[in-house]
Amino acid sequence: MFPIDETLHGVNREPAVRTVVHLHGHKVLSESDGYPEAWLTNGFAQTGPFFEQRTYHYPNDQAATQLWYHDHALGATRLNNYAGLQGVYLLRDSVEGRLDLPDGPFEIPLTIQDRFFNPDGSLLYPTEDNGGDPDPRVPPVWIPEFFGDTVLVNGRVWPFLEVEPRKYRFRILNASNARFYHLTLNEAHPDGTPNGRPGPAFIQIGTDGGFLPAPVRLTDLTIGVAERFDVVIDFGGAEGKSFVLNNDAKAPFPDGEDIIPTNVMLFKVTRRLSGRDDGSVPRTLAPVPLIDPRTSVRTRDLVLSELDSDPPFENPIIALINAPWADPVTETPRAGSVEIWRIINTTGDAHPIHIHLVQF
Ligand SMILES: [Cu+2]
Repeated sequence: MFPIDETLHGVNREPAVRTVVHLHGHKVLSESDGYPEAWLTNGFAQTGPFFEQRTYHYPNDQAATQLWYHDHALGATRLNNYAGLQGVYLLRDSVEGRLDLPDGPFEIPLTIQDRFFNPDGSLLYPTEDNGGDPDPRVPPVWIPEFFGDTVLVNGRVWPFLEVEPRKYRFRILNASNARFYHLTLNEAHPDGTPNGRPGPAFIQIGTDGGFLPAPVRLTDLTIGVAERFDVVIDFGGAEGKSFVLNNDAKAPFPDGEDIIPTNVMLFKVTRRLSGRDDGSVPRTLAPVPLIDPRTSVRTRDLVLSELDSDPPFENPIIALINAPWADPVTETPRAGSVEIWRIINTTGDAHPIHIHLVQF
């Protein structure tokens, strides 16, 4: 289906189609975490060297939030996710249940991804053009950062959503391989062209880890790869209008020169109000316990670095966080202790990192 690079770490002699599921952001034991070398093939015919168990246990005992699950197989994650192996995973709790938020048909997940297509509509995953780089360590096929020219929401290209003139809750996920989005909502002509007037605000109520203490009113969102935004948008009083969700983030973020697809999706306020929508977004949402940095017992520097081939090519060869992949564990914090971790990115581009068990 897609080009395989046999030279990548984890690919050599392994079956081309292999997968393992990672529930991103969940509080889970390591044997259910989808370790990249715990992959399996269809029917468990073959398994990776770190495969432990067929059944995963998800305790679901953390604050209400939007997680997502995706393939995590070493050397194949970018292709498996591109093929569609991911989904939204919503956690609920009693705190959320007490908040008067749009729900049912008025709560909608929006998963944003970018893609290339072949003329027949099938997915295109390009191969690397390394510019004639003579360095034998440069992978010949792999694309270090994929950027497509077309945006999909929930698997559809440039879709529209017909809405009622009322509040909606959108659970936004950036499930793209590498693209950041800088999103604005603009009033538009019916064909999606902005007419120069701003759309309604994004009222952010939650992040990756769950609810904010209080809602925040925003006119734009910068959303990194794998990041989630929980927002309310009020289309009240906008009967007959259309609003386009636009993107203008550079790729690679924040100042690269790759292609920028500007259209994400369109909202058309064409449905009649099916019920009352009075009441506003709650002024307080959920208590967020903050850790006092003065109780920290240690500061750790974790350095993200990249080894590139010589100029003028400068193709990436390897990426590291403090140590090579197969080295022993280097960071062993004590359970219950407070530490400050400084994640230092020495590479040219923004690089999202998420940490399990700790929410921020
Ligand atoms: Cu994760």
